[in-house]
Amino acid sequence: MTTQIDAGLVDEANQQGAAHLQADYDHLGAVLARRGIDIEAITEKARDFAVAVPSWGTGSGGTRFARFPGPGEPRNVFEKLEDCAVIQQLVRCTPTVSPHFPWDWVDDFSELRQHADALGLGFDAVNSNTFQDQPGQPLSYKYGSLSHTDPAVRAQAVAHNLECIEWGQVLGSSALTVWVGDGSNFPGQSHFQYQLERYLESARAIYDALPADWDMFLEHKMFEPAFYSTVIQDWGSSVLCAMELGDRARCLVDLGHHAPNVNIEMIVSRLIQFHKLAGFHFNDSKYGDDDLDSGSLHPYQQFLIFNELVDAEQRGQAGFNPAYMLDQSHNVTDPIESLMNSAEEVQRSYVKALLVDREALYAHQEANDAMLATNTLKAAFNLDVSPILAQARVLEGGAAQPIAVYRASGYRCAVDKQRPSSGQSGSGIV
Ligand code: AFD
Ligand code: MN
Ligand code: MN
Repeated sequence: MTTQIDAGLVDEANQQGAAHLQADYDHLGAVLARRGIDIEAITEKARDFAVAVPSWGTGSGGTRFARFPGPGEPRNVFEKLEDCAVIQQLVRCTPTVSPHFPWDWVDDFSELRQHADALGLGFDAVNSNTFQDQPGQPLSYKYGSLSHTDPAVRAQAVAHNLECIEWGQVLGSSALTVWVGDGSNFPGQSHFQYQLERYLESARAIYDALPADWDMFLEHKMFEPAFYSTVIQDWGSSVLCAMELGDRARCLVDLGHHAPNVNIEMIVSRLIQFHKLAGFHFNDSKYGDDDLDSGSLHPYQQFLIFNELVDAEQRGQAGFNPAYMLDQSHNVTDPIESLMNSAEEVQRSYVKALLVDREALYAHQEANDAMLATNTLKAAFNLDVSPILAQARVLEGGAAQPIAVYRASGYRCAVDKQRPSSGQSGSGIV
């Protein structure tokens, strides 16, 4: 397997920090032992944790106002995969990539799969794109795609989704994520019910064409690009459509796609209860679909979401198998650094949620002891689990300090020379 960063550099950095890491790990092990927790068992769980990287996250993002490309941006999906391989080499919890079509379209998908294989990467859910027009496309999505009033536009959008499935099959993926920008900008512009009926008819055509081992993930989003109403605007609309379509249609929760202050962890619990949780697009936000780095603003919320996930895992909830993906836009940071940091922050939330004393929590809930119940969660959240995360990475062959090693490697500078700008990178969120 090709490694992007000199393995010797990783080993050297790990060795330099080994004594301190061991001391921190041993100390944390003693603290956890007092709580009846075996640190080795937690580290094993951390080693098994995985979150997919979005191919589009490897380029600089942008806003409606501007995009400021960074040096050495990947110009095509092959280069995006190379950057994803750097991330995986150093953090060891991002073994798969979620592609977006047609941004990542190639004329030979088996070649793409081989390229990924050689880099030690696989593919996660494929994403369709009917929220923007592509060069040469016969019909426009200006007024919607799967829910458009014109059946010919709907047919075009359905056909694109079916192609995404075909391409995804060659890549070894087994899920299609559908997010549509369809909605309306003015009261009265669209008939809510007719529009949703049209969406459902199109979604049904896609669902019925799913290969036997495939799932369809419906991603809701409150607003943007439509600013008055959005067809799949919230988890309510999403779950209604998923129920209408069938067992293999489930809801994808993007953390930035809710109204401010919405209790996302409770939505997650509801979806788990009714076997409708597809998975996540992790990111963080202050105002809306900000796509900031995971855990950068609301690490406690992210922990509370994982508290629900770990609860379901430990209760052995039937059919519980959520897909974890990042979906971020990096406007001012190096995307590789942001994705590494975010993967670690998501893994951190998972590990902290594993530390919750669940028997004590259930007992406090039964006794209506709000104070001790909430403090039971805080007792897990307030522990610094960094030594477990670093140890898990080192044991998996990654870097204890991924960003430090990445910076020392000079990778960004090297690719800046190898990748002269073509003026159309295709990475970053539009
Ligand atoms: C959107 C959604 C969705 C989509 C992406 C495209 O989060 O995941 O694929 O951004 O830019 O807001
Ligand atoms: Mn998303
Ligand atoms: Mn989003």
